[in-house]
Amino acid sequence: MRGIMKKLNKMQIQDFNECGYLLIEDALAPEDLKPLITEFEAIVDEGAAQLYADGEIDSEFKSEGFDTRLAKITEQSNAVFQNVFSGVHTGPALFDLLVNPKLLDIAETLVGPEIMCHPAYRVRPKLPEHERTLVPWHQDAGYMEPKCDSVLQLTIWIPLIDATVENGCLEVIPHAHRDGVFQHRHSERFYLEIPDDKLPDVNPVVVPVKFGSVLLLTNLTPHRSIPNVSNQVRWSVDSRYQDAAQPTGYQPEAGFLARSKLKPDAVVTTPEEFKQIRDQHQPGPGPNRWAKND
Ligand SMILES: O=C(O)CCC(=O)C(=O)O
Repeated sequence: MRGIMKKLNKMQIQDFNECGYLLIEDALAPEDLKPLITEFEAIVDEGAAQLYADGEIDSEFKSEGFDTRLAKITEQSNAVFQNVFSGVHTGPALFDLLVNPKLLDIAETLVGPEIMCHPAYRVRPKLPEHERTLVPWHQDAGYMEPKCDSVLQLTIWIPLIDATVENGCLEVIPHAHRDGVFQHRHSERFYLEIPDDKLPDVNPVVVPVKFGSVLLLTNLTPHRSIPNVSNQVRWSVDSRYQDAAQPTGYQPEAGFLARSKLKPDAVVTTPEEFKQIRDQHQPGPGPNRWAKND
């Protein structure tokens, strides 16, 4: 039985609706996040041991902490990074975080009681000076099918260490989520991007987020992550939630029902079921809304 729902208050909802983003301080306790850190630490540890045994790296970097070890390893081999980056990881602690009642309560305030966990959740070990994890200006809607532009797909961005200006926190453009989807193009660096001359003429806001706090974004909020000029790995997870009755508009990966009063039997409640859904999904076509030469 879950406890009393911790709703966002009126001011927070108003702020979110007006600005297109909202920082919620201390939304999570260390015990909500530590199991996932332990899960990633184990993957990094096993990966380092394997790479060292295979002669791919010259040290296991055992004395490095969670916030630096993967960076040291990835200077010599990409393999461990690839095992956790983006949507490939399907471990039990990640599932537990995605369906953490504190996050679902926040989501419920904004998307209603029938909650779909959107297929595009992401794990981002953002490495120092690393092109692959430097995300340019975009709106998440740019990646989805146009039929979802009017659906609130709520991002909850969750750092696993303090996200700072130095280690590459996010930067957002306030108020611009009411102006529809801006033109995106395929950047040279893996991602879609809004070209500079198509960005709204509004001063961006850099948003450091402390461990335990979370940042909410709409799918229409332009945002990017700024360069990581530290020696830290800025680990984070971005999860997305929406009304389960609406289309997710993203076929390459599978989402799942996270909370429902109408269809309680269809709610995914175990990490095993979550993993099975992710593993068995037959990917559909990827997003093709922006032609390659846009
Ligand atoms: O975490 C990052 O560096 C980028 C996150 C992002 O762009 C997103 O959540 O859509």
